Amino acid sequence: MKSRFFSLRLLVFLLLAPMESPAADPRRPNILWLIAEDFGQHLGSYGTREVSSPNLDALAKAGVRYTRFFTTAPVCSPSRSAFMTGMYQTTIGAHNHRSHRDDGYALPTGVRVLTDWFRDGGYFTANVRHMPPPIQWKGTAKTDWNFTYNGKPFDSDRWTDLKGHQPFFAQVNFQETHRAFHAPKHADPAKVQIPPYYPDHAVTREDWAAYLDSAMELDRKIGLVLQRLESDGLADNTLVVFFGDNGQAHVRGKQFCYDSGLLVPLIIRWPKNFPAPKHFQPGGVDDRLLAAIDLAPTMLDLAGISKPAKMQGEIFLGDHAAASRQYVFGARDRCDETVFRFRTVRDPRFRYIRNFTPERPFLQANEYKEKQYPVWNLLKELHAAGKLTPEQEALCASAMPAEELYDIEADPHEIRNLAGSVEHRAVLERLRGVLEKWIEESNDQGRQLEPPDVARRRGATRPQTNPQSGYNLDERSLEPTRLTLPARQL
Ligand SMILES: [Ca+2]
Repeated sequence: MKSRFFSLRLLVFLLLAPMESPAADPRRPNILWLIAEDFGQHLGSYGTREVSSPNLDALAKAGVRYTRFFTTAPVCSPSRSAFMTGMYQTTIGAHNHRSHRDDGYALPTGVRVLTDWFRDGGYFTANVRHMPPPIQWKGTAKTDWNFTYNGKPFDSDRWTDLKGHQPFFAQVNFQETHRAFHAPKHADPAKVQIPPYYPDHAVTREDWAAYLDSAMELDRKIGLVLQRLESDGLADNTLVVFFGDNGQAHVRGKQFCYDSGLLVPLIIRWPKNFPAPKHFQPGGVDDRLLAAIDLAPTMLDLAGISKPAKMQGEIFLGDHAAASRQYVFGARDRCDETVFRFRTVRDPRFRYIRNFTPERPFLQANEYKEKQYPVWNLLKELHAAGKLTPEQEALCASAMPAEELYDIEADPHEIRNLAGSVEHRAVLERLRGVLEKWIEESNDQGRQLEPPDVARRRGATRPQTNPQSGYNLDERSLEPTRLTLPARQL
């Protein structure tokens, strides 16, 4: 009787074992995206002084560090709408930040969120909010898409679900480098390097140091996630991808179409248990032009899932990789209540920007920037006091150039506009033509501005609705950092 009982238990165990097994899929890697907020290439491995980032530097050393990875929008919701569908936000009508939260707006036919394709391919999906003890913090589980998703876009928000559900596609979203900054102080304000278009002032230096401190806090937390990946026995089967969701949280970064708004870090570490794909050299640096919308088709392809027919992003790793890009494109449309329309194209050396709203000033009112970016107000106050350099004064002009052209090699801060330069005429015309063609071919939905009342309501199409609903970090609830400088500091 006893032996029969044990046989029965053994039989039940054997039947259940394959379903409960935490064993990895020997054919397909797990994929883990670690997504930073509002973050430029400000890590030790990218050459930033006053930042100590041992965990991400080690990840880069074991993997590949990419130097020309650009988001397609310089702000969260359009950028995230793009890289989570592999589509330009301007093509799918997700270009206004934030929009379509209350009107049932659906993605075009044939366009889906990345997790839908992964799930159809047999992957478990997660946007991790809950990390296991002793980790004390939570992921933001941010989605922030400018379209309506019916159902659950992810299967889970718990790290502990991953091990038993391989292969998985999981994200951890970090908030550290999003304002307001709240990391322990490490960077020395006296030693940080300030771009020349910001006043070299104690307020700027302290703000910049706080941003770099947030990068160090981000690195510390990523270290904890990577340790946990290791201790759970997942590291050797998991492709790790670290990147920023849009450019740096500074006045001329986020929301604007310069490198400072669109160029972000990308580090990929390949798992030991899988052969590295074509175009991936561990320990190397990759200077190819890449767009954030290229991640989606590349990840699907690495998982053995064919690139969907309509997806605009290009595969950049493995046997199905496309030829290297000649150009990357970017776009900025309404951000909250502030209407601008910029379109940009970048080749390895030059950036061209077309401004369709040149009558509006760079410092056009924006409540979010005014409240949370102290340099925004510093610029205004030093402008009034006549204490800005010409590069800084340019940000306070009453209008913006209709066209801008920068030679990034000679002018990495993009402060010498060559649009009127006779010797750069051919470059200007080439890039202008490429951009106009892209606007037509990609069916840019931003050619029509929204009705003014939608802008006044920050994207809500129905009065009394909140366009930020579904977004976890309530920026507007944060304490303002309104700056009133004592006169002697000016
Ligand atoms: Ca962001």
